[in-house]
Amino acid sequence: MFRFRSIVAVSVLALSVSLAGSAMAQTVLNFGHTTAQNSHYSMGVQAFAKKISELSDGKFEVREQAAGALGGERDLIEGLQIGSIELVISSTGPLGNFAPETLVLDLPFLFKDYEAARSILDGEIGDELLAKVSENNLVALAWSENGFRHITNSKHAINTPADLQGLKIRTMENAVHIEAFTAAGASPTPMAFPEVFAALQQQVIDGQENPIPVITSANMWEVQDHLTLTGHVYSPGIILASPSLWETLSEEEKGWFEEAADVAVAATRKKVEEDEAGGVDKLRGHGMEVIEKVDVDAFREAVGPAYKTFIAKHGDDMLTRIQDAQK
Ligand code: EAX
Repeated sequence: MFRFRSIVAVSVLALSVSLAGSAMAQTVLNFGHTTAQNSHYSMGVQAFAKKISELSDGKFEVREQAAGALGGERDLIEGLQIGSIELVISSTGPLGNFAPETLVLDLPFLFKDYEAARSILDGEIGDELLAKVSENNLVALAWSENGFRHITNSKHAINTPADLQGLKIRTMENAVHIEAFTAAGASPTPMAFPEVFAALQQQVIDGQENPIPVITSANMWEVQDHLTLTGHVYSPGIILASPSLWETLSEEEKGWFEEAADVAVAATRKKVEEDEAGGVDKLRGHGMEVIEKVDVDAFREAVGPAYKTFIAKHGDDMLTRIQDAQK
């Protein structure tokens, strides 16, 4: 009887130690982004959460902070630098303010299609740019995806660059985009994404530009009537971690985060493809007028001055490499 009791006592003790050990050791990771729950970014965060929990046997628990719950993309990136948030998926919108080497990716009409963009970002050039980002008190884990950006507005159909004249178009907080829309004759208004819907509703701005996954997940048809499929820039996403989290991880754990980031990228790209396949019909179904036949060359010419300014400031090395890689 005594022997049985002591066995029970020991196993209860062992169990509570391990439970106490694992409970104590669980780390909560806030993962922020600006788009809606179940959007393309959200699918990535959810896939990351599942993978990192599996690999870490439940040690790492991801808490998704969607829809700008923790601020716009610039706030989120600053949060990583001060350690107030652990993980972020962001566009390159404000990233150039932290790592100017990435501004080349924001040049309009740089990438000819998704395949070209993905293969370049998944390759040597993409790795080099991730390394540059990681030199700026950030940990760049992987290039994800936002999509090709298009223009919406509430005033009139945009068929040619002339139709952009004087329109107050919200842009990301990005010097290259501001330059491009200024050159095309619009009046660009840089603004954090969480503020855009209300600003459109109150007609502080006339329009905005974003990929189909963002336009659909933000229900833009409620505040915008016209969509023009310019595809004027490929918008990458980037998965970032905070250095203060990173330095606490073992080499094995760092490998888990990189593996989970790759799984997240695949999930986001899959959602982008689904949104691209059905998004335009969905928007038309909600009453938006869609201009599909767009004179891309006219828009390419209209935003051309942005290249001159960029090259004057940053040179054309990386630009030429990206262009050559698509020949
Ligand atoms: O990254 O700010 C933007 O327009 C971005 O496309 C959005 O935050 C998703």
